[in-house]
Amino acid sequence: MTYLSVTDLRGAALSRAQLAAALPRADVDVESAIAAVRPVVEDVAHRGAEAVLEASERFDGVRPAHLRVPETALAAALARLDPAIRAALEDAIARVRAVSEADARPDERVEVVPGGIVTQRWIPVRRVGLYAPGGRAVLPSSVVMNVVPAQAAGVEQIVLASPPQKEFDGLPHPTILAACALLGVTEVIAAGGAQAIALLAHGAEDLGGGTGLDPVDLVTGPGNVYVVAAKRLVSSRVGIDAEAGPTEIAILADAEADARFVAADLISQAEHDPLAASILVTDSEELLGRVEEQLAIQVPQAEHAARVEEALRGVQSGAILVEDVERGLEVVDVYGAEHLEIQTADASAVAARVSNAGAVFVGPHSPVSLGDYAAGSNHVLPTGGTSRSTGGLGTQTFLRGIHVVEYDREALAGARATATTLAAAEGLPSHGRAVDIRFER
Ligand code: HSO
Ligand code: ZN
Repeated sequence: MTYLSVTDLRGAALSRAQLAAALPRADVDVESAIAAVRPVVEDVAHRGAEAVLEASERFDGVRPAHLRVPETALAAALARLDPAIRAALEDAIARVRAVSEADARPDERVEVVPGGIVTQRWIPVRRVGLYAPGGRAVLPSSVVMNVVPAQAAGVEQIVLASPPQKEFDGLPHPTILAACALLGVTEVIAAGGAQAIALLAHGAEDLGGGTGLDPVDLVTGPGNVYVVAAKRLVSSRVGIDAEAGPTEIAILADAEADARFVAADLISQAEHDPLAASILVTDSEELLGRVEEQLAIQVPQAEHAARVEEALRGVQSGAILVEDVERGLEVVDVYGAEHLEIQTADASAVAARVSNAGAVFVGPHSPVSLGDYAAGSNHVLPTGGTSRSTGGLGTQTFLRGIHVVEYDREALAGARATATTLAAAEGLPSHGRAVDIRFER
């Protein structure tokens, strides 16, 4: 039995909206999750640390001794980290840092007219809360992907929250702690889920041990649907990053693609989650056949075969047949995948024409899992089609552009008529007056 259900779009004349509806994509029900987490978020807002601890007992099955992880625990975790993992994390950090630092923007001073200056200043967010999930998603690489751009932006204060783990005496997972220590993040909170997001957003007067927690200005980081729901709930108080739903890979491939690679890449992201989406868009039925043969070999060999199989057979995954690469490009653009691989002839030229994707992986030697760890690109990317309106996490996420306006008298005189005319047209003459008064004795 094949893994990918096939949608044959060959010869179908569909509008963009019809095409979007024809493509496989699961609805993530954030609304019911919001109803479920609202009481938790409100409880934390009112009762602070005690509410967080009670929620941890209920949802994580453990009540941490301290919400604030002692710095000695961070150092201990780093000391015990497998040296090979440490070296790999250090290499990943260096690569992501190189790209993140290049993403930082210098201030831009524009002399609009002589004596009339507008400077665009880029100012880092002061205090940022990063969430690192636990459970099946203990991913130290995601700590790297959140912390490094924040540091490159110049964020002063980074606080990281991650769920307390029963098997580690109520501390977050040791690999997460070690990654924090490597990155120089010292403010770490043992809290997970909605209660962690609420704590970051609202702060707490007393975390236990007499110290409080200041609320953050921005919360970023991946999480399950409850974390996403909690982020939406606190988004009127603090900034949040783009919503991360289950991971997605779309591969645009033609007859020249290597089916072994295509299958391995579809499996790699399916490994995350039974709800992960793996999509193959191709103009070659023959390639699809070869990919299915490869899936039949590779899926049963996968360590997480059951999860992979569920994801590949899920309604959110599948193969889309199109008449040519041109039409394939239209399909992947409408889909707006979190990760898009181009495995076609002349892949760079095809990739240059993509506009909707979280990140694009070009040619046979740029698998998504390279980007997950070691390309230097960021792996926190928009899912669910949100790449149509937003980009992935990066240095810019942690910067705010501020226009600083500085005109002298002469330059103001030159803009006077424009301002007063528009003020009058808008029925706001006091706006105009504030300009005119500067030219009256
Ligand atoms: N593919 C995930 C990120 C990740 N993969 C972390 C492995 N570790 C979402 O882009
Ligand atoms: Zn991944």
